[in-house]
Amino acid sequence: MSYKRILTVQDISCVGQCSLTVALPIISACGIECSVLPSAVLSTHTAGFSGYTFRDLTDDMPAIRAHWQKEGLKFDAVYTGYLGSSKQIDYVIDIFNTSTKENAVKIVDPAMADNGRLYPGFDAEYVEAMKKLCSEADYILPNITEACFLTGIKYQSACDREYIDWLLSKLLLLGAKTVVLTGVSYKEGRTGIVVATKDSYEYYEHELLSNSCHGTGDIYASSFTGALVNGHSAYEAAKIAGDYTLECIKETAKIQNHTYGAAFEKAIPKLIEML
Ligand code: PXL
Repeated sequence: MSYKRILTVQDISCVGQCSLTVALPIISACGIECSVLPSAVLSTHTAGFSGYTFRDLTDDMPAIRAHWQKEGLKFDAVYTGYLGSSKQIDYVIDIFNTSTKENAVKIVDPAMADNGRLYPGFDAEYVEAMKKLCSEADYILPNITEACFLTGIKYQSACDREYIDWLLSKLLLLGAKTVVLTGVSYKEGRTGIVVATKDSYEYYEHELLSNSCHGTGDIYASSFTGALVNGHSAYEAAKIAGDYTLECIKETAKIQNHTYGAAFEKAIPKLIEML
């Protein structure tokens, strides 16, 4: 069996289960070595906290990349999440081009928005830079809000097949080969994930839970990446990640006063079983 090493580029939120504190353990649980490039260090994530610290690591990136190049280090896959600045996106594109093996998989979670709004600190310039990163990707994993910002289509919380097809066609025009669109709900009490290419549309529907948790987008993208790099098809990986994320939300609901993210640890055995 071939040995695979993934690089993930996203922030470290010291408190708050999201980004690197989620991606590293989940990808490791998938049996894959996970190298990290922290995009920024924050005292907490930005949802529901105020006064958090934010150390932007953009200026460290060129030297880190140059060292990897000197050492001949190249990755089998690169998965990006929450990034620290628009300028950083150019450095990440450089890493896509210079620090990857031939046929390396590039997975972009444009983690920048939810529920119709951009996260604090992101603006139109960042959205433009993210479009460029998406054009370089093999897989992009937006939620509906991110899809709207990337395409300029007006956000609506209720969707039908026509609206989703419109989003998908404009997302594919950005240049990514496969779109994995999350949070697609066509029926009350149900939601799901669409996996689409220029020639295909597949939908995995599952239950919509009444409780939601912060950081589930990162759980989803990390387990999708782990499953894909383990050899599952994009649809299988999307399904495994969807089922795992549901388990994490269910585990979280069992814990009284669990705040700042989802209890993804308790569901790790289920993820391993599904792989
Ligand atoms: O889960 C996405 C995410 C990652 N990193 C930071 C965040 C968020 C979402 O709010 O604030 C710092």
